[in-house]
Amino acid sequence: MSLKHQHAPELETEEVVKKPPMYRVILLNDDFTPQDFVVDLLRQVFSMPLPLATKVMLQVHHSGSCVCGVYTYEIARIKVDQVQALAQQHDHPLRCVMRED
Ligand code: TYC
Repeated sequence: MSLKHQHAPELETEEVVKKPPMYRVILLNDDFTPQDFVVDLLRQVFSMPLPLATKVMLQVHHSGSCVCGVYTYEIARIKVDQVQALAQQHDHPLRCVMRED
């Protein structure tokens, strides 16, 4: 085959490998869940260091919601389930949702 009909290898790779859809995991505010509980949860579930967990909690508290991370579907689902399980275990109404990015 002549050279001009061949694809560059990097272009072929781009055509074949599709990026998976990504999902934002969003924490929602409420009037009852204690702030300390939310900070601990953000550290535990999202591996955030204390200063970032505090910042994210305050962002949710003041603006109503905040994105905690962006993941593939399965990982996002696990994070949402972990947040909801922890909230239920402690009888807090904390809510967390996932939305396609
Ligand atoms: N608003 C809550 C309070 O004042 C704190 C809170 C922060 C609750 C973040 C939920 O996702 C949340 N105790």
